[in-house]
Amino acid sequence: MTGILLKAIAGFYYVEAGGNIYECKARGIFRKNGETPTVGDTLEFEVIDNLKGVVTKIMPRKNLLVRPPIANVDRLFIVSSHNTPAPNALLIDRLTAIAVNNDIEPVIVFNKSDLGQMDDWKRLYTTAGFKCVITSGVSGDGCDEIIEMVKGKVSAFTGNSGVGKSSLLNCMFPDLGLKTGDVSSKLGRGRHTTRHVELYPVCGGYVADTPGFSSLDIERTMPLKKEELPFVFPDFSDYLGCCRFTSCTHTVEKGCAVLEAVQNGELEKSRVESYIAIYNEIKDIKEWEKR
Ligand SMILES: Nc1nc2c(ncn2[C@@H]2O[C@H](COP(=O)(O)OP(=O)(O)O)[C@@H](O)[C@H]2O)c(=O)[nH]1
Ligand SMILES: [Mg+2]
Ligand SMILES: [Zn+2]
Repeated sequence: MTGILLKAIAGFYYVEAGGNIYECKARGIFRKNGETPTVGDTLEFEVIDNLKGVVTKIMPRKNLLVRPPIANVDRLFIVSSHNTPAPNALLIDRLTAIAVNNDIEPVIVFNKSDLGQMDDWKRLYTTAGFKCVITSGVSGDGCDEIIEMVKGKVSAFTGNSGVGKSSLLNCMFPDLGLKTGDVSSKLGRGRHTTRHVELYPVCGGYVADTPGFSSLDIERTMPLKKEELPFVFPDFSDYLGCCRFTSCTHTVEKGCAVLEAVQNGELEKSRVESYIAIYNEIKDIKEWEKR
C-alpha cells in the first residue's frame, strides 16, 4: 500500500490511504540510511493487522523543508497581518525565496482585514508577480479564495506567531479545531516554539499549520547560494543579464540593471533591499564557515 504521512508521534507514523489512517512503525533500515519519514511523504507500507502497518519505503520527494520538517509541499501560504504583528517585508521576501528555491508556489496572505486595509501590501506583491489574498479569520473575507487554492494540493501555512494562521484555518475548516491564542500569554510562548507538524485532509487536499520559520532556521538549514539568490526573486528576471558586469551581484555596482530598475520605479525598493540584506547574510555565513 502507499499513503501519505499525516503525523509522526513517538515512533508511530500515521499514514492515510484510501480514506483510512494506518498506525505504522518504521523498519530499522531507515535509521541505518539516516532517512526519516517526514510529514507529507508518500510512504510504502505493509498492513500487518487491521489498521496497523510497517513502513517499508519513502517515495522520492518533490521537496523537503527542514524546520519545521515537511515534505512535498505544493503551496506555501505566507501569512502576515494588519497588526500585532504588522507585515515585515524582509520576512515575506525570505519566505518567498525559500518557496521558489524549493519549487513551491508562494501565496502571500494579508490577514485581519477587519482591522484595516492592506491594499498597498497587496499591490506591492502582486506587482512582484506573486498571488496575494486579503483575508480575515473573523469576517471570513478571502476564505473562499484560499479554499480554492488548497483543493487537491499539499499546503503549508507559515508566518509569525499571532498573524492568525490557526484562526484562518479554523474559519475555513471548522472541524480542525486548532488551538489559537494570545501570543503574549505564557501558554502561547511554549506552544509556538513546538516543531510538531501535522497534515490535515481537507477538501481533496492537505493543509499544515506550522509554527513558522525563524530567520535563523532559514539561514542554517536552507542555505541558498549567493549566486542563486537573484533567481529566486522572480521579479528580477527581466533585468538579470542586462548589467554592465557579468559578475554583478546587484548590490552596489555601477551599471546594475536591477538597481537601475529601482531608480526608474520599475522594481519595488523593499524587494531589492531584502535581496541585498539576504545576500550580505549569505556572504557572511560563507566566510564565517571558511575559517
Ligand atoms: N481581528 C482579528 N483578529 C484575529 C484574526 N485572526 C486571528 N486573530 C487573533 O490573533 C491572535 C492570534 O491568532 P492565531 O490564530 O493563534 O495566530 P497564529 O499564531 O498565527 O496561529 C488571536 O488572538 C486571534 O483571535 C483576524 O482575522 N482578525
Ligand atoms: Mg497557530
Ligand atoms: Zn546587477
